[in-house]
Amino acid sequence: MEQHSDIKDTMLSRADVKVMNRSELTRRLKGMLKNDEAVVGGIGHTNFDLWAAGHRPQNFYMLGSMGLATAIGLGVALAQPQRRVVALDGDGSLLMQLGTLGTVHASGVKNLAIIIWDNGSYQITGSQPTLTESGVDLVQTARGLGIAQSAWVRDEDDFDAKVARALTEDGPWLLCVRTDDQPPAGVTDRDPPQIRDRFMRGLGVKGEWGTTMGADYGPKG
Ligand SMILES: Cc1ncc(C[n+]2csc(CCOP(=O)(O)OP(=O)(O)O)c2C)c(N)n1
Ligand SMILES: [Mg+2]
Repeated sequence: MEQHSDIKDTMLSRADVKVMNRSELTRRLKGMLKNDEAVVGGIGHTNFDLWAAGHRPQNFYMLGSMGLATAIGLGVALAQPQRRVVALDGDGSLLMQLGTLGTVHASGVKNLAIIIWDNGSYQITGSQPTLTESGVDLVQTARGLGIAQSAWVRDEDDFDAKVARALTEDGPWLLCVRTDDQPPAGVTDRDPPQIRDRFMRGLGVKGEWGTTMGADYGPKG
């Protein structure tokens, strides 16, 4: 992206950007993954759409905990610095775990991109409004917590351009996207041990089925 559009982007606010569709953008994101990037989907609709976009072995689906996609993504990024990691979280989830962004900053991690789907609500539990509807700007918040490369996404083309940078240039990145209230495109298979297991194999830290490498990951002592 050209320098002048970066400067304009720092002046964008939530009110300036297009409201887009999370399912469609999740499919766009998947289409841009070329290098076995790890993708961690946050609770609820965020990971449902990730699942519906087409399962990959490098995907992890957070089923029960709000705001942990970014924390899990940070752990993966620090453990595997050669791999690009994308964490997807909802606005309500991020608001519940804001301190994680400060930890991301302090860690010095470079290979992490955080995408926030800001629909202004806790959609999955009945669309109660979140604080973003009252004017809390998550991009400004993230900058205050040290994520300098934080930006609102203007439209679909801008999503493609910013994700392309976040997948190749040093981060950490935080891209905030306004999303509509449409339901997700599917529902993740609810099988936490299998989700964990497939992810570990997808990241190459557990052997193929039928090998004994996995014995290292059982309970110790
Ligand atoms: C600590 C905690 N509080 C409440 C819930 C119930 N809960 C699950 S998802 C969710 C809403 C998540 O909101 P957001 O991240 O904005 O995603 P959206 O539903 O809008 O896609 C809530 C309140 C929970 N799982 N954990
Ligand atoms: Mg939300």
